Amino acid sequence: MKFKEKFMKGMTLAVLAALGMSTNSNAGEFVTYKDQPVIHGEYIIVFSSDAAKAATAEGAISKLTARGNAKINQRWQTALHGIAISNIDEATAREIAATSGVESVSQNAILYPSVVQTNAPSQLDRIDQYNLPTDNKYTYTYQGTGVNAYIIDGAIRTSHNDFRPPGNPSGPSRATNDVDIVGGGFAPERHGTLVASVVGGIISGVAKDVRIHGVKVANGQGIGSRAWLLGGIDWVARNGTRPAVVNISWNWGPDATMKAAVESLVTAGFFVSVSAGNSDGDACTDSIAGANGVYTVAGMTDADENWNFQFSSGATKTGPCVSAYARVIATGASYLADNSYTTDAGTSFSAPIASGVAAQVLQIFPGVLPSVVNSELNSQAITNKVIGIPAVPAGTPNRILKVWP
Ligand SMILES: [Ca+2]
Repeated sequence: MKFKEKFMKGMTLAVLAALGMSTNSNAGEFVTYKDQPVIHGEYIIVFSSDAAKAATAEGAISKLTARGNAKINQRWQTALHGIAISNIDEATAREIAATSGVESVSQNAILYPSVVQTNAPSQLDRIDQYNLPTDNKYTYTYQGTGVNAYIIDGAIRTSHNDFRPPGNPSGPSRATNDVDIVGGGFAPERHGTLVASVVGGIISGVAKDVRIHGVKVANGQGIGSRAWLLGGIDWVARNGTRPAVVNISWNWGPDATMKAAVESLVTAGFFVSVSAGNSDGDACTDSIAGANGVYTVAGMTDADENWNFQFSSGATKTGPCVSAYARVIATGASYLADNSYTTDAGTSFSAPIASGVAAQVLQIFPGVLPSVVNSELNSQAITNKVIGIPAVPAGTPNRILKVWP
């Protein structure tokens, strides 16, 4: 999303006079880029094509740079006539935009190349395109670099190839099992390993460079308990390092204690992605999926259908506590061997798609609140493509998670 505004003339005349600048009836445009990786304090100044006016503007800016810390880094004279400047604040940049002979002042920004993963697993293939059919590709720009992903689940097979660094298949694992709330050690477990790989696996995951932290709250058979889950949530609240996403692919009925604990994670600044649940009905009745401030992900089939017993094993919970849909079937790391992959179904494997997209957002905006990340995921989601919404589950948003941006 880009946003432009015209500099308001006449706001800072006294300041401009002090700087030796003059305003002009054809004041330049001041351009900022919202939701883009801008470089603060750096601007691109484009001068008028009228050489005399441009020279006047350059003279005024030189006076400015001589007085403060501002620095001219580049000058352009052929493809465009202008300069790249750093170490100036927004107020000064706006003043420059109002200078005679300046056509525009705009923010510098980082440009990342996009990457295409061919033969992408189904859960990734869907999130980079608006319409079916899918094309077996996953195109992405951000990999969640610098972001921590806490996987509150069974122990992760951290040695799996999917957790190696992107571009370095023999490099050190990006995953660790940080804490064992259950006891008994970190023998790899099926559910936790697959969930972690859908968040951040180099083959299976949305955010391929995220740092994965296992928080073990289930035993070797993938069975948890209320107390273990509460212990895992408390551990992340106390020890988690932001920017971070927290994935909770667990569901449970009404429970004021559980709901309050989950909400405290959000209050502490953690983006929390939760599975909607696999037993049909209203996700708001679930103390985790229905907690305030979390991002709740429902499941859909590979035909974009609301998951409702199409393959006998269950149906996604729905309703107004759902934030968005992702595919309910995922292929990712198997707990059995480092080069083995497995496919499973359930909203447990939909939630990590949101964790991965949130990590992409947090790579560029590491300081934003969970509510801002939630809004960002919603605002750029694919809308009105899920079949069966709203006719079947009333109040469910018809939204499919999309890679960011
Ligand atoms: Ca695709």
